[in-house]
Amino acid sequence: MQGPVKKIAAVHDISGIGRVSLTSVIPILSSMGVQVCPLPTAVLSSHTQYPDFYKVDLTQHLHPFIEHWKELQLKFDAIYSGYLASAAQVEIVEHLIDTFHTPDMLVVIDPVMGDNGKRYASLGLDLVKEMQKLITRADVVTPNLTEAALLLEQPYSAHNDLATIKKWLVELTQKGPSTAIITGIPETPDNKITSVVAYESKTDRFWKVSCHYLPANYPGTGDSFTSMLTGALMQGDSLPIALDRAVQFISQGVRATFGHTYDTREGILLERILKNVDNPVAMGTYELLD
Ligand code: PXL
Repeated sequence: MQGPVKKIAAVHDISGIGRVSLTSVIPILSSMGVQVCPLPTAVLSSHTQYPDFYKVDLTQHLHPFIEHWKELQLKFDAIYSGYLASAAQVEIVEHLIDTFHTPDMLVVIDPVMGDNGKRYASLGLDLVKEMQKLITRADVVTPNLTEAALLLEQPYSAHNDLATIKKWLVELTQKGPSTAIITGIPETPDNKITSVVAYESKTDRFWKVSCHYLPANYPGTGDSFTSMLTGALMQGDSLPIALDRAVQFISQGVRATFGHTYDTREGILLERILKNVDNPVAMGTYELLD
């Protein structure tokens, strides 16, 4: 029997400073009424965009964590993975999925690998190869434009046309997930708008949600986006409403932060907007694409 609140196994790192991964995933999903059970991939002094970060890789400890969960006969409504500290962790996430899988479980894979056309310096090409395998096990994948290019082994361009994005989304779903979402797509020609485009293979529909772009880069917005989207789907929202809520939330976060003179490496001021996390969509802006 499932418990009174839904449970999610969250496979991400925990970084002491910078509002990425579990420090975003836990507050967002908890505020949405979902119990987060962390399977920490690594503990870091900060995220990897700060110099000289200190990292403890937990690869060798993850199987015993999973074994204990198995003994406890835990049941999860969802599994959600993000930043993996080594290529070897992919096989461990696959094992986690195999161990706890049920027919109505939601598997969300955020293939965290890079941004702005570049792979994160801390991650090797071997992780890209393994991540290409891991996404075949997902129901929902949420790469940004850089990660989508890495997964499909396509050249990165900040200015792909919509036809290319749609082609990439279909190709991602052909690898296994029924829903693929590409985030952080700048709209040409003036870059004043940024969009998220999604494809649901079951209904053969494409959705787009856009918002105004502010010229700042905050690490962790992808983690907050996918956490919000996952929470909304677990609450029973449709895909376009979940996308709308996630885009609005991130947009609020960027706006709450942008006016301050601030070290952007610390991420968006999540604490200032966390109360909005459970709000229904105020004014939906999603579009169904042709
Ligand atoms: O949000 C992505 C992310 C997650 N975890 C760690 C990171 C980053 C991005 O830099 O360094 C450790």
